[in-house]
Amino acid sequence: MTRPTLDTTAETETSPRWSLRLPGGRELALGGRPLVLGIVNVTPDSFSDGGLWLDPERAVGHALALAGEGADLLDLGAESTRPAGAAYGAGAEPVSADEEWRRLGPVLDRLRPATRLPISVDTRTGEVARRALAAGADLVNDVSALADPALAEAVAEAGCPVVLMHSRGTTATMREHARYDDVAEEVRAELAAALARAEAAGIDRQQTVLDPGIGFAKVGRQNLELLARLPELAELGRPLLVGASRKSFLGELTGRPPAERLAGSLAAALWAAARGAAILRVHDVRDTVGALAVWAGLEVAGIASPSAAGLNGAGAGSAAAAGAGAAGAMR
Ligand code: HH2
Repeated sequence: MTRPTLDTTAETETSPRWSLRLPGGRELALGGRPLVLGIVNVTPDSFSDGGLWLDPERAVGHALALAGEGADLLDLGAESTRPAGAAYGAGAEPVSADEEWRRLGPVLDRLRPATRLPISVDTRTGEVARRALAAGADLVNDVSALADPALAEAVAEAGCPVVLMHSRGTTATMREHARYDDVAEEVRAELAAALARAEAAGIDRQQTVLDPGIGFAKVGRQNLELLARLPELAELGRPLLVGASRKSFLGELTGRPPAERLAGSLAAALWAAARGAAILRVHDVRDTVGALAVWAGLEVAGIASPSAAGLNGAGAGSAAAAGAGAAGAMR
């Protein structure tokens, strides 16, 4: 890759809205250009890349490749959460804490000294979270939003950030739970309850990130509606993580299998970015970083250019207001 010659990075670095405290005294600023969280699945059965990175050397190589492609953070997971249902047949089998750690531990041990990027560990299990934090992980990504009280305890003790993702039921039953009168309203209420659970367990609210859980106890249009109504979830006041990469609603819209969902994943990532997502969890880091660079450049042009306001029919007098709107979308 050659170095970009039109670099708007400095102009898009708006002041961050949130700052997460990482172990070791580092800070993670969120709320400017969305950060890219690169997925490393150390699993035999993940829905899009199961088995590719199960070998520790290959997993570390993949993680470092994602770092080289511009990932801001890395997410290590050793248990697939593939739901049961039409798209993927039987759901992923739950994995014991011992097996999860047997997969994750060797990767973390090798990766930690090899990169300065923050490492998140994607686990629902307190014991695995505790061991991962002791081995140098920086944050915990919990797709069950603290179903295991031991995980809440481990996070509270470490004082590290935690991602609280919305879901219902288990991989085997989540499809049956995908019943909502108003999906955005109910997800928002259940995320608010997760925040309350976190605080009751001694986790600092300022260390939380919320996630609508795209594809988790949601089917088809429910995912679209959640993405369309992200700003309503943002009203909870915490940064949002969005994980739409390669998911089955993209296949339903495009007719493509997981390996061919890059275009759909990029469209969803940019949509979420424009609606305030602070972190994008993706498999395809290089292409997401490239798409975000173009999107951010366009945002800057929209803010800076008076002609953009003119084109909107807004007139010179409302250029500032048009800019404010675009700046709002930037964060
Ligand atoms: N999605 C998956 C796993 N972890 N974590 C968060 N916070 N948000 C998500 O949307 C999310 C997640 C599922 O994707 P993947 O890891 O690729 O698949 P699998 O669970 O089959 O390993």
